Amino acid sequence: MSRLDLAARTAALENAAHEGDGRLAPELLASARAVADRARERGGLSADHTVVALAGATGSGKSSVFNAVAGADIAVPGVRRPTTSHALAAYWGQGAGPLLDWLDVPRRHEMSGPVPSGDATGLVLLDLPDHDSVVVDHRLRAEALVARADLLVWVVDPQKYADAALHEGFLKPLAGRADVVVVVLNQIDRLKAGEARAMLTDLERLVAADGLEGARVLGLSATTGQGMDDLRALLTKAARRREAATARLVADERAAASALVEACGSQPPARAGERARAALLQSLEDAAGVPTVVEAVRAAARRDARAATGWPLTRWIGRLRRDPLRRLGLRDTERRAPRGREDLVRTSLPAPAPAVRSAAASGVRQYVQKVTDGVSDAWALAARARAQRGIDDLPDALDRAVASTRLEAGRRPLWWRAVNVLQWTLIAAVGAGLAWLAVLFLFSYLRLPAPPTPVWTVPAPSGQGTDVVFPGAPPGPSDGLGVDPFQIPWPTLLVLGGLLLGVLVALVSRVLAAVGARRRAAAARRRLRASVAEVADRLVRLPVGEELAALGRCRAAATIAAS
Ligand SMILES: Nc1nc2c(ncn2[C@@H]2O[C@H](COP(=O)(O)OP(=O)(O)OP(=O)(O)O)[C@@H](O)[C@H]2O)c(=O)[nH]1
Ligand SMILES: [Mg+2]
Repeated sequence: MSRLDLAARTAALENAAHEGDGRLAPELLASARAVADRARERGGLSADHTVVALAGATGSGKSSVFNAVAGADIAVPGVRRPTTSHALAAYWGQGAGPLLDWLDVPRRHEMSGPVPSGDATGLVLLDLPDHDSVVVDHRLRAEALVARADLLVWVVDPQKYADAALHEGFLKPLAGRADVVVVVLNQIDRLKAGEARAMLTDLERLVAADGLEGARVLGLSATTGQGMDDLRALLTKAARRREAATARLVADERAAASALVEACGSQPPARAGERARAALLQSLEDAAGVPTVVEAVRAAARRDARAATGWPLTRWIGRLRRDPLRRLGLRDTERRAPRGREDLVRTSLPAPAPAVRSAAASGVRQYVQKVTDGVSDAWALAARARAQRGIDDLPDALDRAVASTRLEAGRRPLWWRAVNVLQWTLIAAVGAGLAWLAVLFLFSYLRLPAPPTPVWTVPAPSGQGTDVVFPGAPPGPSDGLGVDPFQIPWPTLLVLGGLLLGVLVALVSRVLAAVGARRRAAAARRRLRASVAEVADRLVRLPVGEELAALGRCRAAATIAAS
């Protein structure tokens, strides 16, 4: 007897069948539910009665054994086969009515005497039609009662005890339920003692091969009464323990639950999901056009930086080139949707090429394959079906994810503004220098004395010990000759210096802009990855995960019911 009580086992089996819905074979689930229903129904009926069914091929002697056990000629054994077409019940003890109704046996005989052997109170003995009958109705009636009886007594005769119809059709499906199956070799009065022993040994072997090792096998003669005491004792024991009903149901539930456990397959390795996720994300990022967008962010950031920090007089050239981010419809300014309708925002990314699309689909399929490794085909199929729904929604969801990801920096970097101010200051210096030179030119043109123009003396090269060379200063040590200090008038200095510095600052800014653009692209990639991961989780990982979780629950419940 198992430690788990029948009610808990029934609940576990029902639970497993519920989790397996839509995932495992319908016939398997139906038979598990039928067993659970039977357990509930039988559990609500007389616990005092043990239902013993006599089943077997026609002519094996079921009706004869029935009469012998009852001690009365209730059933009519016949010479013409098959004889018994409707089940017949003999019952001992009060309150068997509802149970017989549930069994659907209208022909019933209340027995007044003591229960066949001794002190047990309730027993329902059923004489069934032949199980392998040529008459279909007989077979169906017999099968229904074989399913509902608490204890099954298979009556076989010396001619047909090894029949495939019995072993393949009836005993093998009862595998694992040895404690509720008794196999009786009837008509042993027709055999010599040695023959009977050999036949019983052979029958034991066959029964064990059917998966019923440990099932009791008895030799019997309904005619002479040989072995009848053993059978009666066995029935009494079963009835007295009042456990046959529970034992039968437990055995049936165990078998149904084991079939579910097997159908579930093994649990996939715990870390398989994490390993498969990276590959899935990679394929979805490609499908979503993340590399294209990241490159556009980089190019756009560089373009913006140049527009802000380039040499003011040539900045416009950069603007002639199209804004790569705008081309994809991904400029923040372009992505404003009416309030609450952010779902309307789309990118202008080219629709993923069929190749990329199918790469994403195969990425999803590979993911499912990896995470369902070892899972039964039926369940893997269910997971794949869930993922397939995700695949259909992926292109749109990915596009939306990209469209809603922040790609640009919130505000313009400070150094852009600083450089901009510097650049315009330098341009202003150039302008001032030019104006000054123009005034000087005018003076000279009009032959007027030139106004005093300050000059800037180029500092001596460092290492010479002096920064400023005055006229008439001692000659430098390098060549021993007097070196005229180089003097530049301020207006010229303003023009040339302004131009030179402006270009220099623009060049340095270019380098900084490239570095900044790379950083921004990296940040955008991180955010895009997070968005794609969210889509992958929502459309693929969670649904597939739910399937696997259901598998885990189904398996766990079935394992409990099978324990
Ligand atoms: N010698 C001998 N004959 C038996 C024994 N049991 C039954 N018979 C005979 O075998 C024949 C068939 O017996 P039944 O009891 O009608 O067999 P059944 O299994 O009920 O047959 P169906 O109702 O057709 O399924 C009858 O003629 C019985 O007299 C036995 O132990 N020894
Ligand atoms: Mg009969």
